Amino acid sequence: MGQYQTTPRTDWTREEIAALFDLPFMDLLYEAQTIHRANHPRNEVQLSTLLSIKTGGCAEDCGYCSQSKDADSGVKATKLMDVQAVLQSAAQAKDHGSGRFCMGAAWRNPKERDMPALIEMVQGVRQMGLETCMTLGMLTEGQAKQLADAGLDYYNHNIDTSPENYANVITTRTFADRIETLENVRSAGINVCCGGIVGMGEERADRVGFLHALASMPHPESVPINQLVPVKGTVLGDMLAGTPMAEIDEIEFVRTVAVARITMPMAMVRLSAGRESMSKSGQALSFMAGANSIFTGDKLLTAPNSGDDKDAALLAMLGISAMQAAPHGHLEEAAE
Ligand code: SAM
Ligand code: DTB
Ligand code: SF4
Repeated sequence: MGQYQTTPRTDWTREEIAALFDLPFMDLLYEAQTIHRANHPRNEVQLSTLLSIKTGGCAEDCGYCSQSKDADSGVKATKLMDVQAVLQSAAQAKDHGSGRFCMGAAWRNPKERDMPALIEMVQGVRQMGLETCMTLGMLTEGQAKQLADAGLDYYNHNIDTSPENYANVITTRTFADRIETLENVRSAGINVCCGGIVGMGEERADRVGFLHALASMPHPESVPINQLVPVKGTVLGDMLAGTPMAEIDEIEFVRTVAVARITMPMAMVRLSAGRESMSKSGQALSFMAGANSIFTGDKLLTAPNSGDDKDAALLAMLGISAMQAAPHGHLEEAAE
């Protein structure tokens, strides 16, 4: 250490990443913020809004998810939304100051018959001057190409946890399946948004392995760090309820954000699910640690989110403003 590394490295060892986690907290934050400032505009966060375009009834068994068919969470399954309704919702997000609109579907993968509507959604949202993001499960090479041609800016597909812990969380698709989709997305020229969840009762070693896996691939342009939103009726929500592991310590969460920032200096690090239950100071420390994007609005996909008023107040209190155009997006290209 001592030397600030700003050229993205993909040869991090687990030992190096574990050593970053072990640093005295202030040293870790200082290092992360220094790297952040060398690579990103300071005091700015990118704002995205989520919409669940197809909710519930998902064939996968992700242990954290309220939308799995195996979950008894009370989430009602819906069909894919109409294109016009999606565009209306995107217009509202734009009015509320969001720069990116992320459409999520509770699918193992999209069917061919869904592709025309998905393509219209991407084209329509893009025409409004918003960046587009989708998360639809696994994609074939051909589907990734079709979405890229429609103008999709980002695709979210998470590895979720370390390769070793993966099978404890999901059994219906493998870690390797996820990597294959990520490769299809990247080869199609779509920006990759890939991260995972902490607070699932995993060990520190799993958080090390999770960030090691991400930092060893071509770095995602965006890295969401979700904190488990424990939902009653899901495997993990029920398993952790009432145990000391039910919530990750805020300091350990901030450490995870800082290590993501240091190991992937150019990526946008997204403070994602779980912000609703974080304190203002926990969020402020996460920004200090290099988080520079958030989801706005009062709902994620099915879970509650902080809401615009609370967020506006927090950002104002911290002197943080909304990023006008995120790097990698088409809006920035258009401005060049
Ligand atoms: N079905 C698609 C898929 O799994 O790729 C897209 C939607 S899925 C809800 C997107 C991501 O949200 C998951 O990969 C997971 O990381 C995160 N997520 C889902 N439920 C969560 C929860 N209860 N708490 C925190 N993160 C969650
Ligand atoms: C991601 O990593 N976090 C967002 C986004 N990708 C799609 C979703 C979080 C979902 C939280 C649980 C819910 O709303 O059901
Ligand atoms: Fe389905 Fe995605 Fe939920 Fe897994 S995370 S159950 S794939 S909606």
